[in-house]
Amino acid sequence: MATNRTFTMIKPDGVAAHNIGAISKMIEEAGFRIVASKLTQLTPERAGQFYAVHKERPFYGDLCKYMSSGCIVAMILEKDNAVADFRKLIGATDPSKAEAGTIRQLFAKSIEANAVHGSDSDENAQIEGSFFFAKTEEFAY
Ligand code: 3AN
Repeated sequence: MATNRTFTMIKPDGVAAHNIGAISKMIEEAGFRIVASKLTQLTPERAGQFYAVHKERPFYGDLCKYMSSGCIVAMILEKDNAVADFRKLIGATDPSKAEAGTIRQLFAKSIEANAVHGSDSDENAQIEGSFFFAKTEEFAY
């Protein structure tokens, strides 16, 4: 199952710009099934836990502040080859380098406020999904 799932967040800039619908539409049209979804807001502490792997990076403090500055939508997505296909759909971290037609190229404001998160491995997809959802909150359809 893990190899068929990834985890995403629509970040505060995507939610504030009313792009939940447009981004979700692109996700579904690309063949992903949304098996869990939640609008919520991270505290700075929770954002720090989520991005703990980046603790030593110079942008860590600002990233935690930013990610807790407004609502996000957390989702678990299912599709064959989910992690790699979703990374392709969202495009490069820096939207100015993201390919045309990718979610970040279309919706991201900056390298920090870059519209969406996408897990970078099956293992992290599992860890990140569990950070927001209990197994009972996932659905099959
Ligand atoms: P990605 O989300 O594309 O996997 P990561 O994991 O390298 O990128 O970075 C996690 C998050 O940290 C990014 N989504 C972005 O919001 C932020 N970030 C990454 N690099 C920078 C940077 N150079 N300056 C500011 N924020 C950054």
